[in-house]
Amino acid sequence: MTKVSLPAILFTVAFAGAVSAATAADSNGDGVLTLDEVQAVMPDITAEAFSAMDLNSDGALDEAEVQSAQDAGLMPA
Ligand SMILES: [Ca+2]
Ligand SMILES: [Ca+2]
Repeated sequence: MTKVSLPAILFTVAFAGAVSAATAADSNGDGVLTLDEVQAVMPDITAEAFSAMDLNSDGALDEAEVQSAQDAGLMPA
């Protein structure tokens, strides 16, 4: 078990593994996560942390960037 916040755990449990917290964070369903979408689910993630995860600096996290962030422990899976 990786170290994640209680809300993140509850969120993950609520979706029973069908979708990850990151996927569920995509509130407009466009396949990428903006800073607002990330912070709505994971308020601990700062703009600075988001920028570090946004590898191509386009202002959104795509699936590969989310996976990299999760692999690096920057975002709960
Ligand atoms: Ca989105
Ligand atoms: Ca990006």
